[in-house]
Amino acid sequence: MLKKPIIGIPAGIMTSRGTKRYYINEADVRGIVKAGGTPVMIPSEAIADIDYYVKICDGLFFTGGPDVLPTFYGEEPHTKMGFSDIQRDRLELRLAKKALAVGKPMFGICRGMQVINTALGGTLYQDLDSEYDGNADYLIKHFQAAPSAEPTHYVKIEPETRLYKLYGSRWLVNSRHHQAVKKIGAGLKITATASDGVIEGFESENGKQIFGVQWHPEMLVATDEKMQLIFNEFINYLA
Ligand SMILES: [Mn+2]
Repeated sequence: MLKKPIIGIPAGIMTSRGTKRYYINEADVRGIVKAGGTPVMIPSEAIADIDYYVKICDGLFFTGGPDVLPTFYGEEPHTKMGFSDIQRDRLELRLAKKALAVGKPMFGICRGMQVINTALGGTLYQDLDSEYDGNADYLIKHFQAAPSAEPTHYVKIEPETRLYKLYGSRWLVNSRHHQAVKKIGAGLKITATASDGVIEGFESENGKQIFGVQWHPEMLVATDEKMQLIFNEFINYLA
């Protein structure tokens, strides 16, 4: 049987009808499966087994979700910070650090990209509207009111990056974030930015271990089939 890459996906926690449940969004799983990967859920209850999970997984996929607790990057919570989940933060930060140490590839979407950045010593804007100082005179709307499957803003893509190979110098993406990477983590380079300068993508400086985007290809793929290429890129690198 053909070996298919095993992709560890840390689960979120939600309370539904009075019961706490682990969850991973269907669209995230679909992107991995369509690309030829085998998704495996990693629950925060199993945090003691992190080393084992990293060992059995060929790659890790950090998905979208709540805000990273700012104490993990050395800040107190801003009043506009949103919901956070300390169990998921601890799980994902430890997974990312372990994966980094042993050279396992990582892919992050939205919060996932922010978690990887935090694990590498970077920081986040806790709320773009109140904190962004890049080109603040023309900050664009990054939490779109439009449906998630529709694109609303452009990203400029840097040459000689994995993203450039897929999309060229400019692409139209969706945007469902009020936070973003502020100080970029060690060993990472910016691959995409919005017109206001907000960081929309990064990868390892050598283009290998880490690959992240701030937008949601798993949702946008419903109207832009080329968004599947991001998942394919991650899985093909492992295969
Ligand atoms: Mn955006």
